[in-house]
Amino acid sequence: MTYQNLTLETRGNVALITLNRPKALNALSSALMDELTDAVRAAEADDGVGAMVITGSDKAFAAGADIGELKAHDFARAYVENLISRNWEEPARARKPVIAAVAGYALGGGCELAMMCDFIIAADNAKFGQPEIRIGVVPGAGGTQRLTRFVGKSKAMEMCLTGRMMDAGEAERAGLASRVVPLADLVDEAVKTAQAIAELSRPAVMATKELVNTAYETTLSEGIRAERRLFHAMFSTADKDEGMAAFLEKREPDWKHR
Ligand code: DAK
Repeated sequence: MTYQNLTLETRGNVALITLNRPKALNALSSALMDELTDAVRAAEADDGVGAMVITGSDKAFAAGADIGELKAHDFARAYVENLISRNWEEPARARKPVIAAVAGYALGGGCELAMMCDFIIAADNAKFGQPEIRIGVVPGAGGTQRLTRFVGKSKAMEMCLTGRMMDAGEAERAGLASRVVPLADLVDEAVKTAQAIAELSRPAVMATKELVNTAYETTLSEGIRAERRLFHAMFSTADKDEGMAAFLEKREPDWKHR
């Protein structure tokens, strides 16, 4: 696929996806989301890629779903075309880790896209918000559900009901961003973090991601059971033997990703 609204490049074993629709502050049009779906699938299928970073520009990660496109929908069209579900959720389906590197505005669908990633590294100018209420709708790509899980009911309720924005410091304190870095360092820092993850044993990385996500989908006892099963399963991997031997022999492990 030729991309018009984003770029996809590989840096070492990291796929870096940069949303690139600057005139509309990376508003998430259907064409952009088709391209993002394709780019995430390409990175998933590439054996040389161990992790992904999704970023935007210094001014906007993404200022939401494209309001011009949304306005043209009525119920029947949104339902029949499977609006949102059709082409928005690939980052949440990816099995390889995905980091959102957020600078500037992450509003509405932009905030929801960042929350579909495994964690968010925020630039010091980042602003997060769910302003859909101000245009007469509700968040439609997981905002009411994921934001509540990240920051708790009180703050999520206030943000969704008022549409106010949260700055980077508040986002970090509330647990929405894992950390805040200077804007100039954002992409390098996110790629460096992704690279460090990509260099680890891939089965262990993918199982860890699956298990942390399980914590959001099930009861504690079911989650612990899932963790115990995958922990036991790790004892069948070559990387478990290599990782433990390397530790005992005081050397770096040579991961086989098996
Ligand atoms: N969509 C389309 N264009 C957008 C846009 C957006 N979300 N955000 C910005 N733009 C465009 C502006 O129209 C403007 O275009 P020109 O006038 O230059 O042609 C250009 O980007 C620059 O924007 P501004 O001139 O407004 O820039 P400022 O720096 O003054 O302001 C801003 C930046 C981010 C504060 C402001 O642009 C803004 O408030 N943008 C809208 C933010 C927003 O409301 N986002 C949430 C969108 S709604 C649903 C499913 C999902 C959703 C809804 C329904 N259903 C299933 C029914 C989800 C919705 C959303 O995400």
